[in-house]
Formats: sequence, structure tokens, C-alpha cells
Amino acid sequence: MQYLFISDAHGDIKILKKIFKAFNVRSTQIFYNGDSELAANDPVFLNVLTVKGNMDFDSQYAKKNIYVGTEVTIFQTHGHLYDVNWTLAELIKTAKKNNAQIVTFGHTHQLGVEKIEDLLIINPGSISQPRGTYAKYGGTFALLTVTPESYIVEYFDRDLTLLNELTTKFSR
Ligand SMILES: [Mn+2]
Repeated sequence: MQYLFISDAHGDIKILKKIFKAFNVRSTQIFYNGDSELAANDPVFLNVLTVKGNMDFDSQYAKKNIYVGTEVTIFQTHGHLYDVNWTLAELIKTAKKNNAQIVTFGHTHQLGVEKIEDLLIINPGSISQPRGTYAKYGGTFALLTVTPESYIVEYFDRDLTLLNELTTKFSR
């Protein structure tokens, strides 16, 4: 099973359509981490787990999702409600409280992945307005592969090209 994470398209529905078309298959669960600026019931989000970003004004969005799968429990939120621009402490605490092994968010527009104790933390970056060190890639999303022993996190750019240098592997 694979898990795709994407965030912060800010109105760029074309790129969402392109990526979802490529990855919206039974073996992949897609998480969209907020700030699409689209309606919560937009057809582009069929089979996609979404949350509300600070730039989403549709009250039908969830503030967070706790995905309980057969392999992993994933805590998903945009991040602004946990002050992620300053610290991940509150987000980590909340994810652990919800028995998640993985937490995913956006908001910072900066990709990042790390494992702290038993918690894997994934920010896919912004697909349309990247900031910081990895802005040179022009927008990114992340794909997680879970095996019995490991987590493999890969990043792709807007052309669906794998960014080899960003691949990380963690033991579970
Ligand atoms: Mn944003």
C-alpha cells in the first residue's frame, strides 16, 4: 500500500487533476493537506482525504482526519492550528495522543520528513508555491511506501519526476 501526500495548491486545480489521475488507484490512498482554495465537494477530491487550510473558506472541510488503515494510523491536518511555522511540538503531541504512527501536514510550503521516536512526520511541501531550500524543484508532493520493516518516502516534482536525492528510508 502507498500513501500520497500533497498540499497547498492555492487554486492550481490543473496540477491536482494531473497528479490525482496518475495516482488515484486502489493501492494508493491520497491525502490533500489543505489550502486548495476549492470547495470541499469539488469532484477533483473524489477518493481523496482533505482538510481545511487557513485559505479554505468552505466549512464542510474537516480540520483534521485520523486515517486508521490496516498498516498505519495517519494523523492529517493543515498545520496552522498547531503553529507549525514555529514548532512541531503541538502537532507531534496531538498525533501521538491519537495513536498515529505518521503525521502529515502542509502550511509551511517547505517539504520535510523526519522520524522522531516512533512517529514519522511528512510535509510534502507546496505543489504550486514552494518556499525555502527546496523551492528550486518548483513544487513537490510525497509518496510513502510502507513495508513490514520500513517506511520509504519519495518526493516528486510537478512533472511526476522522482527526485532521487530526496528519498529517505526509515526503519519502523
Ligand atoms: Mn498555504
